[in-house]
Amino acid sequence: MSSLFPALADGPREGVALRFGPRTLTYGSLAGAAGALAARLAGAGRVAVWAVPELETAVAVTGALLAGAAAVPLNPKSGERELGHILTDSAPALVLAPPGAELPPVVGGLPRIDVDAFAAGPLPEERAADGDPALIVYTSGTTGPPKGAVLPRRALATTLDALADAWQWTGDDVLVHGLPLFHVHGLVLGVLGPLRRGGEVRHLGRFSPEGVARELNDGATMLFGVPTMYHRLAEALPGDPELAGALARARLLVSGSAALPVHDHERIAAATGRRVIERYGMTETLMNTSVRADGEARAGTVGVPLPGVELRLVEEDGTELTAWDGESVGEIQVRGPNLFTEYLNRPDATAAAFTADGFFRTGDMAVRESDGYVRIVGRKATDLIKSGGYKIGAGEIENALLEHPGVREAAVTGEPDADLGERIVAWIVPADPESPPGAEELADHVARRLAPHKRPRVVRHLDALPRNDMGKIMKRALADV
Ligand code: MCA
Ligand code: AMP
Repeated sequence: MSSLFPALADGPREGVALRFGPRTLTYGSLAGAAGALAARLAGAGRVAVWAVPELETAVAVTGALLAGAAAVPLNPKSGERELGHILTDSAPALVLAPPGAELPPVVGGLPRIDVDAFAAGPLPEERAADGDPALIVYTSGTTGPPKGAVLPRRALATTLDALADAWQWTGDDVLVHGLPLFHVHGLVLGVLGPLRRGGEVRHLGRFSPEGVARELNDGATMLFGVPTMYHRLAEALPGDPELAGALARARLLVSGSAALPVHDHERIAAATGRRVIERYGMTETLMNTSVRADGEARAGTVGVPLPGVELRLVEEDGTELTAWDGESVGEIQVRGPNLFTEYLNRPDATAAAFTADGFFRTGDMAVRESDGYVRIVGRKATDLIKSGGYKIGAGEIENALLEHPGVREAAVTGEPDADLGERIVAWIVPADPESPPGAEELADHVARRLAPHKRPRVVRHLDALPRNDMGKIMKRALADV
């Protein structure tokens, strides 16, 4: 039973905690607002959070954690299908939202508490146990709807303290980012991280190179982003000396959620003299490895295991790779206090995810260099796509496409994309070859049901999908069609 937010009780009350555009909260005001909310949430169990990139989301999650409730962040752009699944699966007692936020009918059925970011109440004592659930974050698998990863309070505290160690991250740091607040990267690292350290986070509302430059030139010390954001910074750098100066000034530029292309890493280094450091994590494991602030930021590597994380590479037959030769490829498996406890309501999936000795199978393939640096070289599942740093399951998009009357058969793959890492490609056999559904129509169809980032960017028509003798779609053959 230890506090997740010691700075709320002990930190300088006048210090800025949260800055979302022109709206700010000091530690004193955040303690008051989150404390007032926590009092209303006593005994709530599980609460949904309408996770718009605004001050209220940070207050809502802080208040829920102070109350010992588990927060279920919702992507406000999710479609009714996806929201319906998450709400049925997680059964929250109520939803927390900013005053005036319009909620879709599928969420509107829940009791609602409008979050008052400027309320004042006493700071409660954090009574929850370290193993109690803190967050339930939905993450896509290869097939079926997303699964809710149950993250205990212990995992949050451990991962953030390990990152503080690796990055020399303190309460003096001012973090800037424009990440969404319904995933681990933006919410756990990007909001709870600064709050645990007693430092400040400035959220851009929406990522832009201009916003990054402005904040880094105005006292921000750290930047977090997905590779797509660093790609956009690299693209903007040649014509933007202000941005180059801003990035050069930062104490730490950190990338994660997907592989940062070496080309973008090198372009940023050449223009700013600064190397972006990479860390590697997952919704289920939080952070596993990182390049350390005092280590060598070698392009294409994700650094070394964080304190407390046991990491091994394992061959197909279960043999552990012991050679750090930079060549032998194995699956990354991890064990430690940073891990989730289960997939909500999915004991089958939880059991399948762990080995008999308690290691989590990440599905990521890697090598280790002679000095222990981990280099990720691929992923086991072809049916998982990383686009813009979002993990997207091919199966959920295929199911959505098949519900369109113009689609007879569908297969979804990821193709390399300079901006997004991978772009979603839909291969469809139209019900009527004479009038196949348009690409935009199919994109809207998927965006409305699931979420805009899951929409196909490219649609290709085929007469038939390539299948093996068993009738299984041969996805690898699609690239050659
Ligand atoms: C476009 N839009 C649409 C449609 N088409 N909306 C509805 N229907 C459509 N058919 C909207 C989009 O929603 C978006 O709106 C806008 O048009 C532009 O879309 P797009 O160009 O696709 O993307 P983008 O907005 O430029 O996004 C790039 C991005 C984004 C900012 C890099 O992909 C992003 O925020 N990625 C971060 C993902 C992330 O945090 N992953 C962490 C998970 P609008 O702009 O208003 O949204 S991984 C994790 O947590 C682990 C632990 C880890 O290791 O970190
Ligand atoms: P998610 O489940 O959305 O949290 O995504 C986790 C996945 O993102 C991991 O399993 C990796 O495949 C990928 N990932 C995260 N960080 C990195 C990184 N720095 N380099 C390469 N892949 C990464």
